[in-house]
Amino acid sequence: MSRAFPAKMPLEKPTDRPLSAAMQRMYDVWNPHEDRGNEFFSNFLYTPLTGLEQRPGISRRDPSKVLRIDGKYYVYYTCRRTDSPPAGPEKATDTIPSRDWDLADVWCATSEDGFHWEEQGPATQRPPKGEFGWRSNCTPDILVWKRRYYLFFQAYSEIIEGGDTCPVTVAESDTPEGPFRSLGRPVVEPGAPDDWDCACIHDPFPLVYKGQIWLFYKGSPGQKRGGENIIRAQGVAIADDPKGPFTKSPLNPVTNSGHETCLWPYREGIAVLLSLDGPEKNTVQYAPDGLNFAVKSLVRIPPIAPGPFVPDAFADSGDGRGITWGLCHINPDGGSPNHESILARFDCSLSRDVEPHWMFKRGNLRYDVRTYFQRVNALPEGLRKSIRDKSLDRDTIPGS
Ligand code: AAL
Repeated sequence: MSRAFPAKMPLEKPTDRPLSAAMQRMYDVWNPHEDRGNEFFSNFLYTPLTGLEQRPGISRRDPSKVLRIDGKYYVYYTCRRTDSPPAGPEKATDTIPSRDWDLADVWCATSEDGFHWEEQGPATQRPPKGEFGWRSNCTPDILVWKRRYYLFFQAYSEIIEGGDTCPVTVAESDTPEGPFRSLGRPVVEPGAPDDWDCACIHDPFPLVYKGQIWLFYKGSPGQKRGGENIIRAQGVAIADDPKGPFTKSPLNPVTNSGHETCLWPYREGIAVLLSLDGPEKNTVQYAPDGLNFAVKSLVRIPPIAPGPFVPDAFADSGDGRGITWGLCHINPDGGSPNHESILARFDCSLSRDVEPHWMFKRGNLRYDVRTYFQRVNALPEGLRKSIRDKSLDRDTIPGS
């Protein structure tokens, strides 16, 4: 009989005793110090922004990665200012949006400290009705390439329908303030009819990696999503020029989960934060080659639609340093696509250059009573009734 597992955690995987599957994983996948010893683990701490507070009729969402140019921070995001709230695809008109990101433009805001932001106005100009991208420009992200600025974004030429079908286009500028000139055509098109990304190219996220532009995106088959079709996955398209041509990786999709895109160069590879959807939701993953991602940590309350501050997004140093903060959005009513969203700041500890504060590493987080009984978590009345009516419960001790 070997002795019981020791209280003092062996730093090396023990070879002189049997190990359960879980304890094998502790050494093979994780590490003996758990989250504290895991460079890919962080809690996320949130702060409301000043200068971009919630206002009726104004929605701000899907922020880009944050840039810092000459000491000033820049962010680009979807901004919708319509008199009517979103009414769904059937009731949408030229002035009534169908979704929160319909009839929107890409706006820019700047900041001196990352907490207080000043809205600068639209960064892109939508063309007249009928032309490419006239209906909505949204969900941007930014690339700096050969000293020029390139905004990638979703361009809709029709009312946004249930499938949310759209390509991605790009607009360029000599300065981060703009004006950005739109290319007027897609740069990444949805795939062929039965491909995983046949309807939507969403959430473009460019990095410079291995000398090229790597544009990550969320693809989807639109309305065909669900059932036998792929639900949430992300891929990458690679180019030598921001205006394309972009070649999709034959390995796509390169993630099997995740709603919006959030990536950063890390060590020799790329790290990704995947939130909300899929079997590997709410994980940080790492791919040493930028393509083959493995789960590295499980996280709680990750930012939604995160736009991280990635100082070395375009450095292509082969020695990525990580992230410590960014902006994200919150859907104040718990996620309806028909409601105004707000931008917020998240802080985290996913950088190789910063000693983590214990708040970012602690486990055993408990949430107050409002969390459990808010709409998204509370058992709705109707469901409670049907659970009671057709109860499947049986006696614990049958026949007594
Ligand atoms: C977001 C993003 C894309 C979708 C919509 C607006 O969270 O995934 O931008 O199209 O929702």
